Amino acid sequence: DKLHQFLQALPKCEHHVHIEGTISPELFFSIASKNSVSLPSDDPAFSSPAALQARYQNFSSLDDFLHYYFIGFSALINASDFEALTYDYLALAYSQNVYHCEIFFDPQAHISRNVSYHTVIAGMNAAKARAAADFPKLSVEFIPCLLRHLPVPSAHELLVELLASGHFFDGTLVGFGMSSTELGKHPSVYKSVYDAAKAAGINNFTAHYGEEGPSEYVKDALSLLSVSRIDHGRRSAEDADLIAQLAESATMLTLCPLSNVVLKGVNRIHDIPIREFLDADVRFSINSDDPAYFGGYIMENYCAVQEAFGLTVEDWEKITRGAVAGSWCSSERKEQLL
Ligand code: ES4
Ligand code: ZN
Repeated sequence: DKLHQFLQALPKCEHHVHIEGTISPELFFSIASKNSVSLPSDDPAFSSPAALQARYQNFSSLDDFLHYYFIGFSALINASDFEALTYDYLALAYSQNVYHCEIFFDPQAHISRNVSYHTVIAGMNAAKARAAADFPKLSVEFIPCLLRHLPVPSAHELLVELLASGHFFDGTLVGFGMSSTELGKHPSVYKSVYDAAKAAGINNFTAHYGEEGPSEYVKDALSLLSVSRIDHGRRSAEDADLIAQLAESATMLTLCPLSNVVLKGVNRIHDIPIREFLDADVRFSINSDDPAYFGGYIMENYCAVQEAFGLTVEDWEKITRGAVAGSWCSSERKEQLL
């Protein structure tokens, strides 16, 4: 109908997509086969792409999902694998009128299986170069994410390697993030890493919080890690003072509605406090997170939100303006995106 056309035509910014979360079961099986990577033999979910797809319908929690998510990494070996994965995602996002996207990736989980950071970023950069030629209205940025299920020294080691690449200062990497397991990983655990990153001159910081964890984690991430956005941040709504602080500081939440339902953070989209955030002027964007695992890309997330909340054109214009303003791109680029 008309509103669907309106949502499709909206110029979109995607701030929360993990490139490794865009590998479909079919692509996982085909790349694994090409690279002679063996699949887990003790889990019937890996008997076929269809069985794996069916397993994705039954995640019980973030950590249950993360188990499958990291097995998905095992197929990815060569720069050309990362190039294909990234280019396919960009083509799909562009078909949904994503004009600016900031893509997360997890270097530690590649380095630990002897796929170097340089292999990963070379493939992603090759895709970005092809996208610049093929998708003229699209801008693309990359954000490495620390993995919280790994020990803190591993995070410091990664930071040292990333800084040595010079990529935070030549436009290759636009910011610094943190994801994976949340419960038990209070922001204080990573303060030393964020402090070191700040001291080295990195400017843009984010972190996954308030997905499974309480609003205190969000509040403490703002004060201890000086993040300018929060990935998910859904549970911020449980604290009225925090809502006011997020609005006042123009901190952007990168919400991922379908992800929250599939990972059982909420029972249904309507339980995500989108109306509260809109009414309190909390800036947020709507994103796909791990689209191959959660049943939809950015447009499916926009549509699910529209179905649950019946937003007005004015609401969507507010969301769109906030997403542009919260993007990590130049003010000139923001002007173009509006
Ligand atoms: C993630 Cl949904 C989610 N939460 C935390 N970390 C992640 N990494 C990839 N997807
Ligand atoms: Zn995420």
